[in-house]
Amino acid sequence: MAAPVPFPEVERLAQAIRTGNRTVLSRAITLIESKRADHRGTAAALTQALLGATGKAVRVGITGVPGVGKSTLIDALGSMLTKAGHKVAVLAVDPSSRRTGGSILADKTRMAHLANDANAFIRPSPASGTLGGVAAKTRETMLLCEAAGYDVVLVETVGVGQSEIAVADMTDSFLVLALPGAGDELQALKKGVVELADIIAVNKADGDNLVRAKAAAAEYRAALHILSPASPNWSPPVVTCSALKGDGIADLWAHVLKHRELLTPTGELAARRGEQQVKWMWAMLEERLFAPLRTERSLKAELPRIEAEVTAGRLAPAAAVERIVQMLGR
Ligand SMILES: Nc1nc2c(ncn2[C@@H]2O[C@H](COP(=O)(O)OP(=O)(O)OP(=O)(O)O)[C@@H](O)[C@H]2O)c(=O)[nH]1
Ligand SMILES: [Mg+2]
Repeated sequence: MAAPVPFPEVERLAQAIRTGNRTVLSRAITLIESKRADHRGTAAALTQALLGATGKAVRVGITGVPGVGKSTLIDALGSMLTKAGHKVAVLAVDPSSRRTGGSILADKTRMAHLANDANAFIRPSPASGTLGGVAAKTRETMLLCEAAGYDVVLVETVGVGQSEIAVADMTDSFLVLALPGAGDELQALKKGVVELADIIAVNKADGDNLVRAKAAAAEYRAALHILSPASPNWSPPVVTCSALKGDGIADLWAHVLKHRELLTPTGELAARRGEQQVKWMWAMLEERLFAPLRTERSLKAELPRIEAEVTAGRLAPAAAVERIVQMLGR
């Protein structure tokens, strides 16, 4: 799909994206996701050409354990926002093997309203890759969406491993979804994730779960009290909501806006984005420098042998590093 694009074409592509052309936007994202070395330069030139048109969106990360209701919430929230005149892009960071073609389909059915909404754009994460690679592509995709006029970007990630950090590092507000069921849930939700949270929402606060959801919210509030907040100007609120029924969604969004409203005049939002920008650069560089270890056949074949020697104690780790670096330099 993404044929190599001659550089003079980059400006034309960029222009089509700026006018909000969805077909070109999709093609450009495919170009960005391409692993081909000859696509990389074009992709970089394209993001550079569009840079001036980026940065205007409200960027929100959404995490939580599988099944907590992230996609359902995004569908409800996104629909509310498009009705209010916003253009909403939905992206995902999930490098795990769990996300196959099937679950992309599942995502679309979980987001049945948004999937058919002309003012929404849903892009699942690349089907494979390292976390660093997937996250880098998602970031670039976010920039393209912003350039195409999407003024809200929602990034879903599953509450497993390091992917929350990657998403917190690309968004302005980080929303942690939790389940009703006090106590145990708090244990299940790693402390580190709570520390990243700008807002916590206990979802599925409906039917029989309503009382338990309120109790869970109270527990989270108590737990947050113990942690020192990341910003002196913002204590993460804990709310309850029902993504399924649409309860509490407007309130949740009001907290996202309040978060921005408070952190914009203090310069914290701009500082957060600036730091993120630099982190992206290093993450992409790291990804690029490590790529040969994953892709070049001779190197890939050599690594298990080196590892085995290190395991057996015949090769010192430092000597192994020297050997690998030499191989990379060849
Ligand atoms: N009762 C109730 N069920 C909900 C609510 N939100 C989501 N669900 C249900 O929970 C299940 C999982 O919802 P998803 O939105 O797919 O959850 P997710 O967090 O995106 O899941 P993964 O993408 O697999 O990590 C579905 O059956 C939803 O219908 C809610 O507010 N109340
Ligand atoms: Mg989901």
